[in-house]
Amino acid sequence: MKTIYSAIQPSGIMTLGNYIGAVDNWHRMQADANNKCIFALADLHTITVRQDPQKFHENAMSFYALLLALGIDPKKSIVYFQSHVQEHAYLSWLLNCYTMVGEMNRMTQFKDKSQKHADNVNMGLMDYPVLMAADILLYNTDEVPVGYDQLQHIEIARDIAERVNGIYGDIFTIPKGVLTKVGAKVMSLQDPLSKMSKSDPNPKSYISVLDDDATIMKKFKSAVTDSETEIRFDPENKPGVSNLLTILAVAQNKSIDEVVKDFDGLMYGHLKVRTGEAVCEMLKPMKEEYNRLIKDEAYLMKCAKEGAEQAHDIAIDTLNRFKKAIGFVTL
Ligand code: ATP
Ligand code: LTN
Repeated sequence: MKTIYSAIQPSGIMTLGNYIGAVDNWHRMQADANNKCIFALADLHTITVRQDPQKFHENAMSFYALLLALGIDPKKSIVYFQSHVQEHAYLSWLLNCYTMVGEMNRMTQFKDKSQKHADNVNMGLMDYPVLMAADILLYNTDEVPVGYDQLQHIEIARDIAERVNGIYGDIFTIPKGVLTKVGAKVMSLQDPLSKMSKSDPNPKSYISVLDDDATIMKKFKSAVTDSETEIRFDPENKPGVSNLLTILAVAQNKSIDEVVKDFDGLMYGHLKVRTGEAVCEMLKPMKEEYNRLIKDEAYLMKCAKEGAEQAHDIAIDTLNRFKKAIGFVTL
């Protein structure tokens, strides 16, 4: 059995980028009987950026319901809130003592977010990758499916794990990051050179998986392309068109080549409309399921509680193994 671990922050809304780059891949991995899958809502990570308490609470419940609605099945996978399993924060402290300040200073996301939130460059923002390493290492994880932007954090988790193993022997499994084949970096609809991001101040730049059909169509129709007319896949020279082709390929479950062939002799307007329609179609069953689940708080909390218990059972073993190796006195 292979252990698969991933997480998503319940901040703001879930974008099409999150879905295509991350959650859709989780869903595929869950379908493989050789995988043991563990998925978390990384709510401890979310407070590295200041959150309104009520909104944060609502978002967390909404994201949990979304994961289930998107097909993450609590009967097949462990699905839980990071903050419900104390071992994450505990291991994070221990790993801090095996992580260098210089390593954290170099992290691209830390540099970006320190600029974006210059009034609140807190220790948590810097320590974010160590908490993420703790998440992954607690579960003896083999593979971590993520979008392209998270690979650097997986690398540092590997470095920390190797450092600890070098001192104490085989404590941690060394994890590997895995990208989805198509769509590891879905780009902004307004600026196709930067990634689609839920924290983008311009809502036209992203699709929320809960946007209604009319909004989705409007956003795709106003997507930025280029001044040519030819529809071909060329992310370097035609980032906007290539991004639409990527999204369409995922939504129709086709290869990019197949999708490009369908547009022989057609124009950008057709591409935008078809991509919009395909995305509406792809998201429709999920939205219906979400609207049902979000009203059933008792069921969501039951799943979350069971998930946390299952996660805890694995996490506590890893934590105790490491503590013993360090030399802590145990009761
Ligand atoms: P933020 O806007 O705050 O940076 P985000 O939209 O990047 O947030 P995260 O919670 O940081 O969302 O990421 C959740 C998962 O989605 C990660 O695995 C990440 O790699 C993936 N992901 C995020 N944005 C994209 C994107 N545009 N394309 C593909 N994958 C993405
Ligand atoms: N930082 C990640 C979310 C995350 C994560 C993890 C992903 C927190 N812990 C462990 C994979 C494994 C992000 O997607 N922004």
